[in-house]
Amino acid sequence: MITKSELQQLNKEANNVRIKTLETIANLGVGHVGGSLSVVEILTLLYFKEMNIDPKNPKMEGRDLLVLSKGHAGPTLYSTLALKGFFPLEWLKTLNQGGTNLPSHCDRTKTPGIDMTTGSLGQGLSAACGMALSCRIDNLDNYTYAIIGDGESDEGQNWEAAMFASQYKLNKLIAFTDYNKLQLDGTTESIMDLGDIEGKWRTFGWNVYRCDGHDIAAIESKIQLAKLSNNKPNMIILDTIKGKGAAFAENKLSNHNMVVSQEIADEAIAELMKEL
Ligand SMILES: Cc1ncc(C[n+]2csc(CCOP(=O)(O)OP(=O)(O)O)c2C)c(N)n1
Ligand SMILES: [Mg+2]
Repeated sequence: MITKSELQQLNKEANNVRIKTLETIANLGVGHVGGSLSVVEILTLLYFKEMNIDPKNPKMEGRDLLVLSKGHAGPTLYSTLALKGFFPLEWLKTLNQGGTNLPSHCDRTKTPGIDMTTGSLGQGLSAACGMALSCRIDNLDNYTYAIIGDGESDEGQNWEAAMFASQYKLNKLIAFTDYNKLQLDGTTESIMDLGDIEGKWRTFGWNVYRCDGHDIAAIESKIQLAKLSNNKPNMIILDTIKGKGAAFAENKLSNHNMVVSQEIADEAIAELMKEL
């Protein structure tokens, strides 16, 4: 359960993550604004409340693990990790530049706190399955989290992973679909309609939950339900808005990988600052 004051704090933190993400992308001048801003709340909740992690010991044995399979949302995960204290906030200014520890997409060999290298869509859920299974073999009691995109769900490998997780009863695997209804160059519905997305996962043998992906209290309550599972993997469908919280990008098809001038970022950040 989340207390009222905890929720206030988490919402404030999410606003900080959103601001840092915009600053980070604007500093580079271009980036995946849309897909980054739709995962702000889930990443804030995981890193600031849910996950057993230690920023001073990023490789801590038995920690909870996260695979951000939609690795193009790296700037949001980097902002979250920096605010949590995994590395200096200054690093955010080096996004995707020569010699950086923060490449455009997540790389576990470069960034403290990144548990899996991602960016080639479709592979992260399989990696998360392997991680969850190996943790069980090691008698660890931790959770493995994974975040996949709705467009990414077109990749067939996800459905192999879905069968695997169910076959091996990976109950400590909690996955999320960032269901923002947009992918690179069109709506998810027009490119590859996911149809009855809840029914699909359920048929594959998963527990399925669904909520507003920008409502931290709602997500938390679904995670708590998922944690009650003793024999099935868990999928939480997050209804989200691509580009959430930045008027220049929100729900716009052009927001996938866009040029972001300092001016438009500053305008959006000024709006977000009003909420702090
Ligand atoms: C295997 C693979 N194919 C194509 C791409 C290029 N790509 C990057 S993001 C993206 C769209 C993904 O859509 P979605 O999963 O809905 O993520 P969102 O843009 O909503 O964050 C594509 C096609 C990639 N990274 N990997
Ligand atoms: Mg999408």
